[in-house]
Amino acid sequence: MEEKYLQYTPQDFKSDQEVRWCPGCGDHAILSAVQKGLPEVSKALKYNLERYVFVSGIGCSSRFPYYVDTYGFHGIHGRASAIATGVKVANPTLSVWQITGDGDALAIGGNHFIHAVRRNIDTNILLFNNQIYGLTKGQYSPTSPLGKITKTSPFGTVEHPFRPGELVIGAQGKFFARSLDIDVKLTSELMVEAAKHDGTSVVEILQNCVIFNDGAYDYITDREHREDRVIVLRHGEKMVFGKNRDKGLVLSGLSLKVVTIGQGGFTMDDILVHDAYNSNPGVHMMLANMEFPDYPVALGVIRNVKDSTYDDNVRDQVLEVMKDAKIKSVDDLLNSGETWEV
Ligand SMILES: Cc1ncc(C[n+]2csc(CCOP(=O)(O)OP(=O)(O)O)c2C)c(N)n1
Ligand code: SF4
Repeated sequence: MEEKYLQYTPQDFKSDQEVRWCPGCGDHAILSAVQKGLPEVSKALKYNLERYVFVSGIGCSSRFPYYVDTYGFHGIHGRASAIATGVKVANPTLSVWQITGDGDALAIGGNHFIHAVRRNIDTNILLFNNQIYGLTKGQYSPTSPLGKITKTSPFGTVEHPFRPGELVIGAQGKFFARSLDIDVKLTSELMVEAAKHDGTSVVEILQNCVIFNDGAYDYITDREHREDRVIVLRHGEKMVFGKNRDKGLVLSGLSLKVVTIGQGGFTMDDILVHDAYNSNPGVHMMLANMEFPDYPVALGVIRNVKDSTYDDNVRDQVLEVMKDAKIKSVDDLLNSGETWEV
């Protein structure tokens, strides 16, 4: 029977729980983006509210499942990917959303995270990257920049951070996108793209922890500089940015280079067109790794490539094996050998 699809508003996804993040925390804006995005996801995919499951680990960000009125699972630290995998494989009709922080996903959960991405399980991971451990009060995380002074690095960290996009693409990830907490519209838009993608989609959301790492992204969020320091990539469109839309990206040798259109002999024709669907990860990796001040920070869908998914492959294999198997159900199994009454 075809599922009857209802139309939703953001209000339908608000729970009755008191939101307990610090006032001013970027998580509030992300929650609002998700509540606005879910009706759009429902419209695009004809999903009813009962199909959504939010799974999290531990951290401030991981409180998320309480605040959306869907099924949810507040898991254990670093294990959200394991739980989300089980939920999706057991019931492939569900729309599974994993909410995780940079500590939860990339420190204690790093192993689970890379394998979920490599397996290409059809789940959506929203990675709230505030470059710090918020819940435990300000220790450095695997995404804290080199030299960052925190409670656990009083003289500055001495290690190079993970770049989540590089990690995802390096783990053979097929979908990677990036947004800013304050850009509610873009985050909602990326949620729809992530939901439409078959396979693991990772959306990194740069999030301000107002208490323990305030201003970490001011250099790209402040109104005055934002347009000159970020580029919003859209498949099929020229890689142009800047307040005056006069800056663009070209390929120079084997690297990307920022040029000003109309200067140095560069015209609009020289500017690269974004191809998110290209299976070759080379340009996607360079785009994901762009850092200010040499480059603008890339937002939008950076990589979106089709491939088979773990959950589909598991289902197909089970069906194939069942064709010739004598045992087709648990009941068959229980009655397959010697049985006796006690
Ligand atoms: C097994 C285990 N180890 C450590 C902790 C302590 N702990 C809780 S949350 C957290 C880090 C959370 O940081 P992040 O994932 O960046 O989330 P945020 O709080 O910043 O949103 C740590 C180390 C724990 N709860 N369980
Ligand atoms: S500690 Fe930081 S991340 Fe946690 S709720 Fe407060 S502002 Fe948000």
